[in-house]
Amino acid sequence: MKITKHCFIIIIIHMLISIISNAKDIEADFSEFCFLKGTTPIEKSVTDKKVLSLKHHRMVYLGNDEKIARKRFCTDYSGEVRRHNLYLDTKLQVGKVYYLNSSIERDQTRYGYFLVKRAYDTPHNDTDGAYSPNPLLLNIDCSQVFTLKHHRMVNLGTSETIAKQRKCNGYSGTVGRHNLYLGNKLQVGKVYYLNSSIENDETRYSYFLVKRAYDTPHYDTDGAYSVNPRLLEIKCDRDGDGVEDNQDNCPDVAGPASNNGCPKTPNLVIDLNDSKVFSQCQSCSPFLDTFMNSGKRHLIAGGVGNINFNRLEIRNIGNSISNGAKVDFYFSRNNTLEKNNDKRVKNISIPSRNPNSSYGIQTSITGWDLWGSGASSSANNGNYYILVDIDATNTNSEGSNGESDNFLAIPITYNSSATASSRLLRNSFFKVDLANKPYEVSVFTIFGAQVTKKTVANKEGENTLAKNLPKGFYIIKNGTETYKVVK
Ligand SMILES: [Ca+2]
Ligand SMILES: [Ca+2]
Ligand SMILES: [Ca+2]
Repeated sequence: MKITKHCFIIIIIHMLISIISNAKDIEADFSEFCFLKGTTPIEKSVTDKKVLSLKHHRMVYLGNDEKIARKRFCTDYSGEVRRHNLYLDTKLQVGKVYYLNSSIERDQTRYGYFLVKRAYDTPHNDTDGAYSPNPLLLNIDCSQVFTLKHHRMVNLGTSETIAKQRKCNGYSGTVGRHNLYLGNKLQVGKVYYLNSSIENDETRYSYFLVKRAYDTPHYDTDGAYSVNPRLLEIKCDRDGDGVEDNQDNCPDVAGPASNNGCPKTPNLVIDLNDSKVFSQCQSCSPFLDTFMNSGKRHLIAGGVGNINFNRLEIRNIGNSISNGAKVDFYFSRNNTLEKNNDKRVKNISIPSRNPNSSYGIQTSITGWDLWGSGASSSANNGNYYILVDIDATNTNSEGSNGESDNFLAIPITYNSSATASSRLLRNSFFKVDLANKPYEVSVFTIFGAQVTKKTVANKEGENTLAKNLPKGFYIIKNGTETYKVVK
């Protein structure tokens, strides 16, 4: 509390009166009019006279770039600890970073970021003083610690549109090495917009596809300042059917999501389990599935002899309705269909079928159908095949796997004697054991031109050969069967 000058006289007079009147408490009486009430000049004068004095600090210079200073602070930068006497009213806080002037000249500024290691209220005798009014405290959150992390990335260019196209079309640019100052490494397979420049004051922003990412730097690469790389969300949908490529089983063919991006297609097959075939072969199973695995041959004996398709079940195992189709039966010397050489003996129409419904063909093929007047000639005796080609005119597009199961070769023996019995005919069916012996696979165009011929070890090798064919329509012959493939 302070007393104004003019009051002093009043107090003296008052004291004299008090002594005369023998009063004891004087303060209560003069305080009311002598002390300043509710005013601020007193406190303000203290603030104005903030006393600056030289205070010794030991500090590490972190540079004059805030980004770098933050990074250095958070990654335990071990720079030289320097002595600085600073004109301050209070010493700085140890462990904090300040932006301040370290110049000893009043009219010169040399601002930078300093990490305070020690602070004293007194100056150091060996250091000139620096005028650093109002050092700026830099609050640093090290929850994101930036360290150099090695990334292998493909530069997709500076245009977002082009970057998206390139990402979705499997662009194969050069994979470059980049060390990036980051809190966390980037996600592999994603595209980021970031600065790949090693110069702090230079920016060279581009879209990068991350191929690999490591938590450690690569020794052979300079560091790039890429604070906050922007993740570019890219949804690739090459066929535009709304199903992303990575979830699209048919990424280049539009199809509903309910069918994993593949078009719904019919798929006609011969349902062996539901088919029954009879002939003069007494020991042949009428059930086609059993017969086809038995190694036996059906027997057609003489012109009136026949192979009787009591029921040849054509089933639509696809997921959309099939168109009406033709089913052709050919008579062939071997188990491959050559339309120029083989004789078509039946041509049957089947109606359209809903998914998982079937149509039973009933027909029979006689010795007369095979040979006409030659049916009675024993010179024609021998082993042959009845070839069944379903969807013979390709009225149905049956999807990627649906075209290869449209063919069946049924082994038969022809004997011109109507009394011939299968018991008298030795089974000379040559069965290739697909599981154990290498065999030859030939691939032809639909016009009969050979595309390739290759020896494969097993069915898997055959499938791989078929799988690697370029787009097109092929006939494949493997020695025991002939089938069509659409790529
Ligand atoms: Ca798609
Ligand atoms: Ca698709
Ligand atoms: Ca089919």
